[in-house]
Amino acid sequence: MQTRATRPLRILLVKPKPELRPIIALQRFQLLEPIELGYLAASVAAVHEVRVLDLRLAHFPRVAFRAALSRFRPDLVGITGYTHEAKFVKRLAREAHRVCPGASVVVGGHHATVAPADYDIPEIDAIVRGEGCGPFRRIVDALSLGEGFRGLQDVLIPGSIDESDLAAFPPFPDPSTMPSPRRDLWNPRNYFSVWASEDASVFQRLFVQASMVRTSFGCRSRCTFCIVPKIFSGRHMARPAEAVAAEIASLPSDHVYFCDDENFIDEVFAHQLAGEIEKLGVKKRYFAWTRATTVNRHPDLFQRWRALGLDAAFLGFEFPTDEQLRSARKGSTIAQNSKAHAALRSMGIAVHAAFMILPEFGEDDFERLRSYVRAMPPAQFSFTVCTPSPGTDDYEAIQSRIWTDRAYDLHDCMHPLTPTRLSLRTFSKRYAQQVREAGTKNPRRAGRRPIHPTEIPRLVRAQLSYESAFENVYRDFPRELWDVTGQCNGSAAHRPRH
Ligand code: B12
Repeated sequence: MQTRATRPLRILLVKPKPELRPIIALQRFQLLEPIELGYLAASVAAVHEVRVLDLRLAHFPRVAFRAALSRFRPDLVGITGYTHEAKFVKRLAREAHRVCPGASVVVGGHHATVAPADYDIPEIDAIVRGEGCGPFRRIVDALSLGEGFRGLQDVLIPGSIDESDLAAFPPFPDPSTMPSPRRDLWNPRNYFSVWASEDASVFQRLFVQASMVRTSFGCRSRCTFCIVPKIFSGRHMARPAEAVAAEIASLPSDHVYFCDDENFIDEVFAHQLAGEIEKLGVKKRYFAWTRATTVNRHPDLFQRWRALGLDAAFLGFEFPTDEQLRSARKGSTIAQNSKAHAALRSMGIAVHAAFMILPEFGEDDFERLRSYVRAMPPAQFSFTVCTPSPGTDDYEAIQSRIWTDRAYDLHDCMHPLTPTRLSLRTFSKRYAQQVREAGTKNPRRAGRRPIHPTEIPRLVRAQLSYESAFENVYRDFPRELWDVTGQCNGSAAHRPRH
């Protein structure tokens, strides 16, 4: 029997540039590697030539995209995207078909996972939901053999998507079968994060080059607003600790931003990983996401990681009252949150405290949050607006109340998708005020640790742009909504979130 030859392909992997002001402002503080594209690139056979185009780095993304298409003439264009980027993903797909009519376009990422039907357009040739390495490899293999994509496992074909395709999320593969991401496809110096530390030395760098590492996938919590438990069926799956430690040892950066959903929820694995890192004698600084309840359960684990270089941890505080935490099914209390905060600080680990603002917030709710934050010990803070993810039951529940026809475009968890109690303009003002005030509580500022003079202009620009982005959130809605009050009279205590 004759076997067909594999044709080497030119593959262009693209990360879109978002346009929403808060996201652009956020990227002044933190721009992390396009790690999802590194995973996809690592999954295909070495005969293919892969390039990564991160349009977040381009001043004129459309021009940069067109130029890359014309110069590289890809056979396959793969585009990733969050929900708020879906509009740009579709625009890029159209452009790819126009400039390179012979190229196939495949999309994946979070929006493709949760709302694949939104990508059911003729300019897209295939949609991948969930983990992409396996399906992407199958797509590349098929194309290089001159075959179509129909019938490939976990690959949807626009024009013929039916209900049964959308019924369940594809099962997540065994993480040990996933490759290590290819980081040689981008310049590591382009990626950075503002770095929180409790005991920063004088002039210690605030903005540092950072690499992202994923040690595990999924989360065991069952928060109803969050898509993660659905995608991973409530499971937490860790990669082999040895492989993760080896990947960390090989990183070009000294700072590691873990992009797990919860790094320490499986304490056995977290200890194992610490052991492997210790064995290799790796000296790096770490930032990780965790929960107050995990900190309180395993302080010894955090002591160990502190010794390894854990500088800061993200904790979802979410709300200033027990009643709100209970209704959000957060699984922790105000007392537990404070205890975890104090415990981490006593170990020298800075806390990134994340809070949520509800569209239903009135002046009293904003004031309660402000006084609570004011009374807290130093921390780095962030505030998002409660926005259930498409694909969750909570999102279904708010569907009828969504007051904008741009729900996907504005899904950055910083725009209220349902009516606000205060006028939108006042809501944005209070939001910005909260962000501004909380900025003064940063451990560096609170501890009067001088920042390197060369970083001051960058920090001031970033902070001003961040505050102004929140102040102007209302401008992304139709003008007639800006000054109307009382569109929502609901209680601030009932919407579930982290
Ligand atoms: C780390 C992280 C971040 C990092 C940034 C990551 C980055 N590279 O820029 C930070 C903290 C900055 C961040 C910010 C935000 N994030 Co975030 N983040 C995450 C987190 C925890 C992990 C994402 C990750 O890196 N995963 C590792 C990679 C390897 O996996 P992956 O992205 O899923 O990619 C795989 C598949 O999706 C697929 N795939 C991906 N792309 C493609 C493309 C093709 C062609 C194919 C075939 C396959 C494919 O294959 C990949 C390899 O396995 C997820 C939660 C989660 N569990 O996914 C939330 C998550 C992605 N974030 C989310 C949100 C909402 C945000 C923010 C808007 C929140 C905010 N207000 O700050 C911003 C937006 C930032 C932006 N630039 O747009 C939501 C997205 C929801 C949605 N429907 O879009 C998630 C799912 C959280 C949640 N629980 O809802 N985030």
